[in-house]
Amino acid sequence: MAKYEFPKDFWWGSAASGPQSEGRVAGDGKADNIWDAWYQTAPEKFFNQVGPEKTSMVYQKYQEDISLMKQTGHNSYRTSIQWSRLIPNPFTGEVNPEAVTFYNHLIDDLIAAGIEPFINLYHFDMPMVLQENGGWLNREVVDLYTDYAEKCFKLFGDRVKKWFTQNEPIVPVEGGYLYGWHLPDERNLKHGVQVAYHEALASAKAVEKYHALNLGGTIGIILNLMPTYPKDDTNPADVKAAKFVDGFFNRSFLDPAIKGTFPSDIVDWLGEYDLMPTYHQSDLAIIKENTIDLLGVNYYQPRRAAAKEIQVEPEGENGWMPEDFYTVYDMPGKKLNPYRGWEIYEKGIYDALINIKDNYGNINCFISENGMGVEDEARFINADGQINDDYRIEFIQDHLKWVHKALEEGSNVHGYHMWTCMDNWSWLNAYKNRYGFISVDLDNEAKRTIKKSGYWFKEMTEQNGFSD
Ligand code: BGP
Repeated sequence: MAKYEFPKDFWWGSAASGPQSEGRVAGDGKADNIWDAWYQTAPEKFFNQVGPEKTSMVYQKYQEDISLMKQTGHNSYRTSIQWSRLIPNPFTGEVNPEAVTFYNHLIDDLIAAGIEPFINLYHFDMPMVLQENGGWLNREVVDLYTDYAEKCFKLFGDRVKKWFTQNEPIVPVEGGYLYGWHLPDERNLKHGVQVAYHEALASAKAVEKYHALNLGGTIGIILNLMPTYPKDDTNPADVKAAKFVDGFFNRSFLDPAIKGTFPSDIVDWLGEYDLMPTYHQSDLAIIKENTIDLLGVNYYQPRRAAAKEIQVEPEGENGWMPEDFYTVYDMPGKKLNPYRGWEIYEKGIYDALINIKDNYGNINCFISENGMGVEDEARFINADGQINDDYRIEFIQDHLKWVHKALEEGSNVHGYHMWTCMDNWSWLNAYKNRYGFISVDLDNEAKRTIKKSGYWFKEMTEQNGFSD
């Protein structure tokens, strides 16, 4: 029997985001973000036409939820402030008092319960008034975001000691400018690159503000790292393709956040294909000088890449796409989460952590998301109304074993957060896949019931590990 013991004070908990969990309440003063607006104009895009207003009602039920977090072994919890709730009109910058009250209560009650709040500032939720002005594509948004960040630090930074500037900055690029999962639903790689650049600059400016305020906490970013494996690691062309994919999707975000620079191979590629973003020379010093203190690693699945013969002209009608430079390798026999269609490759979490240890100065980090979305989970309900999600327990254990191995090899990993606490709303997939430790009955006032995995997590965290 092997024993997997984690350090004392390891951060155990879960992650959520404001837009996916809070919901919207009449009179709460929140303005539309891109999700509210997109649902109003194209409800058919959303699974079962369920939009962002139908969330797990954390806005109303946060006190009950905090008690449920205690019952499921949390000592920490990540969520995000919704920009469109706190500052309904970013052009005036006026703060919504209802939002301040809500976030104050949430933060205070979490702390009172012994659960450390980890607060993220941007989780895919561009205020619609800003999107109408170009969103992240418009440089003006960088300063508006920095103002918003500073207001958050001043309002809540006396109590919140772990801040994050953004969640998965590649996703607004992929979603909004490559693959059609987010507004503005364009296909334009050059715009995507510009957006990624503005996000990196905005993150650095928020880090600068935070450090200048001397509030005694840490600030970081949350990246979805997808270790990339070549189809055949003895074939130099596959290895080169995998290096490109890793550079575009991972290093383009890791490098500026941690090293304060952009990866030179990707910069060269941008130059070669006329994809360089517009920037000011002085930005580069801001990015260089304002690197993060703590990295959140979201890990769900790896990428696998094979070589592709690069054409002189883009393959599709929308100009160059990343896939013009590599072939997505669909590895036969890979283990799949059949519901979400994502590969399950537990060792990837270890590879991501070891990469940070070896190539990014072993910066302090933690697993900020990992999880398994399951469709029709209600079919696993037992007579007591509890979901028997043994598959989720197995999924977590299998990943934790690799986190443990990374720790043994010297990784500075400090915690593990599951996605998510309450089953919540998932962008275009709405409630198709359930991820939580706690089920939410949407037909019954969002009634909460702890799943088997929630009880297991409590036991596991009390022992700071498990045996198998
Ligand atoms: C991450 C996001 C989360 C969450 C999760 C699950 O990338 O940070 O917001 O949604 O993925 O993905 P999905 O909801 O698309 O199944």
